[in-house]
Amino acid sequence: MSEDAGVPPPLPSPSRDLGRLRDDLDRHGYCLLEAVLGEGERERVVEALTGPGSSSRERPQPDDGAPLWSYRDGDEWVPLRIGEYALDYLVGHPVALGLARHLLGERFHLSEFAAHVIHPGNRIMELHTDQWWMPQPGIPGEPAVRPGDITREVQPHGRPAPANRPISPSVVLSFMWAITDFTAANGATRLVPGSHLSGLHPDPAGDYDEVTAEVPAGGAVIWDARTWHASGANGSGAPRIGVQTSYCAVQFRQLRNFTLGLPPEVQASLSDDMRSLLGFRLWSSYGATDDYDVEFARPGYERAGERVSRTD
Ligand SMILES: O=C(O)CCC(=O)C(=O)O
Repeated sequence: MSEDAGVPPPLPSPSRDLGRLRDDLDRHGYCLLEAVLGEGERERVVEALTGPGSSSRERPQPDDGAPLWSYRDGDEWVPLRIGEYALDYLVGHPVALGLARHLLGERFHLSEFAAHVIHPGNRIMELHTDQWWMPQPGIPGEPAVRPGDITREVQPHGRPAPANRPISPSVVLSFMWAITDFTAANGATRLVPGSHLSGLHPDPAGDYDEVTAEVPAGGAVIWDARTWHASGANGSGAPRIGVQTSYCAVQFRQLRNFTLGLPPEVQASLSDDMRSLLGFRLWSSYGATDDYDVEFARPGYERAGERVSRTD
């Protein structure tokens, strides 16, 4: 039966068909990727999290020889580094870039690259959107919050039904790689289907129809940043490990400041496509250091003493 006959379209299930993933994202606000990463690729993430230099490892460790994380609770975000442990393929994966291009257009930036580890016994996360800072469209004369005054608390709450007035577009694609299986028992991502079309944010005290995004290790949960979502509770005996690679439209601020954070020797080793993704490439003069006419920005101190003017 067709959608026209009043039957709602089925909710997303894991697929690797890009057309299906795009349709699910548009219609439901999320899609599920079936397993495309191999075991070796997933193991490299665990090495990056537990190996030397990992910010997770540098936190206090058990001194009784117990395995890393065995005594932790709650959840932790662990930043991953470009150019280390051969993990860059996660941010440049063709499915991730194809979906980011679909939602955001030809130019976009990597916004975040971090693992989200949900330890057994964590507390459930509150539903939220990943573009809570987005100014709301308004009608002239209506009260409005100035962009620099926006906090999570001042954004409008309501039901997740489609809006009947203009809403903001999505400007972020959130992509969560499943490094372990994501199951209802171990804290898989929860989402409210269709909430991306509401133009609203979830009320912390609200009760909504959620789905749990179960995907096998090596797959991914992908959502439009307007979709209401959160991680679940881990009642299993092992950590749930996800890696978030999120992408933002080129005119928005990235969550991670890659241009400042990347050591010069790592920058020099990257392809132009990767440097563009990380935010080094100018976009209509935006992102310049001191020369508006170059394609890629370079440190201002390399041009000390020279002045180059913008012409438009
Ligand atoms: O780890 C998850 O399942 C969801 C994480 C989340 O809520 C977020 O990235 O905003």
